[in-house]
Amino acid sequence: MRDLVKDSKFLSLILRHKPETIGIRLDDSGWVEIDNLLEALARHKRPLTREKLMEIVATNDKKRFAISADGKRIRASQGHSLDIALGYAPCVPPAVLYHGTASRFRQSIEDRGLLKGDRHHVHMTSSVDTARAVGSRHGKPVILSIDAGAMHRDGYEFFLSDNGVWLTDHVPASYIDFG
Ligand code: HQG
Repeated sequence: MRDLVKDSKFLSLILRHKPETIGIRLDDSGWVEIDNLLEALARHKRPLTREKLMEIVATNDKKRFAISADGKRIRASQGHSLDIALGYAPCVPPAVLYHGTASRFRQSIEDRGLLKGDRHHVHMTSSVDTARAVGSRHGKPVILSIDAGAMHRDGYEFFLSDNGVWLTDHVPASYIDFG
């Protein structure tokens, strides 16, 4: 199981951030042919069988990877730093969304709102538990409540990734309840 996690983390690196590590390119929407991916992984001494790849996709705790409808291509559902267009349609968010962060970022977020940093979007969740887990990755967790309903009414766009992560461009501090 630990191997699967290791391979899954490497796949996240390839499919979100650095496909050049194994000499491949993603298309404009982040997809790559599974055949090409497996070949490139083997060439770079990270061989993976098709079965193992499918097991990673199926068992991944956050369903980070998606297979195309024809079964031939794979991409990460969110979390990219590469300049790709995921093509999610804007949709109506729940009234409240949560963002987990670390206490040391709080002052800066109060000053500047939530910024997307290296990623394409600010990431939010409808689950307080998920927000707490994400915040814990960075330090002492702080859970911010975001008035997504008001943002949406004010014209901000929201997107829902294939694996259930809510995305938006920027969250001004005025929409954030710091608790
Ligand atoms: C913080 C996981 C200072 C922000 C999760 C976060 C997520 C600010 C950090 C996905 C700030 C960026 C993304 C400001 C934001 N001043 N700090 N103005 N605005 N920050 O990792 O949201 O496991 O890029 O609060 O489930 O933590 O990768 O973003 O602490 O969906 O699939 O800057 O990663 O998914 O950190 O996590 P990240 P994130 P995966």
